[in-house]
Amino acid sequence: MPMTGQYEPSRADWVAQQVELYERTGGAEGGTLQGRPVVILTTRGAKSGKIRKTPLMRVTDGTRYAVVASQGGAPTNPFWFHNIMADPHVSLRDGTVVRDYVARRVEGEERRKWWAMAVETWPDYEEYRKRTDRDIPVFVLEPSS
Ligand code: F42
Repeated sequence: MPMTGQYEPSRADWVAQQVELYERTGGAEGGTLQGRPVVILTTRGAKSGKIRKTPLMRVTDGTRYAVVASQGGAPTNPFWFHNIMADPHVSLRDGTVVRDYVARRVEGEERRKWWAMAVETWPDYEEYRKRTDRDIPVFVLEPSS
């Protein structure tokens, strides 16, 4: 069931612009960061209830995706983290494909597995980890039945 509601672009212009470019070109433009693939996560605003869209690195096992709330190693979690915690029903655009998922925060061995996959995709995640005392949340997105 696709997420419905009013899309509220990020106040961060570069985020809003990348989302617009990605969606308009199906990821042909705005679909990479330093040559690594990017996806667009859609969440429901925890406070606004509006549709929010966030570019994130693409981490996948082919069926499921992981999203890493690194925010560059900032001391605080990103807003989209709070959105998922309030409502785990999300959608994710990978290129031209948009699907619905249920996000599940992972810990322990499962987190270690996905973290290793994430670092393989985007090695800077390790730098972000060293920059903060925050335990960087990792969510696995399971396809909605
Ligand atoms: N960020 C990551 O954390 N992980 C990544 O893997 C990642 C990859 C990536 C690749 C390309 C790129 O261009 C950016 C990338 N980023 C990555 C940065 C990411 O796109 C976000 O900018 C960053 O994670 C911060 O997320 P954020 O949700 O805090 O976004 C800010 C900039 C934002 O959009 N704020 C909105 C605004 O208008 O100011 C509000 C967003 C929102 O959801 N508001 C909630 C609501 O209710 O509407 C309120 C939530 C609350 O609890 O207050």
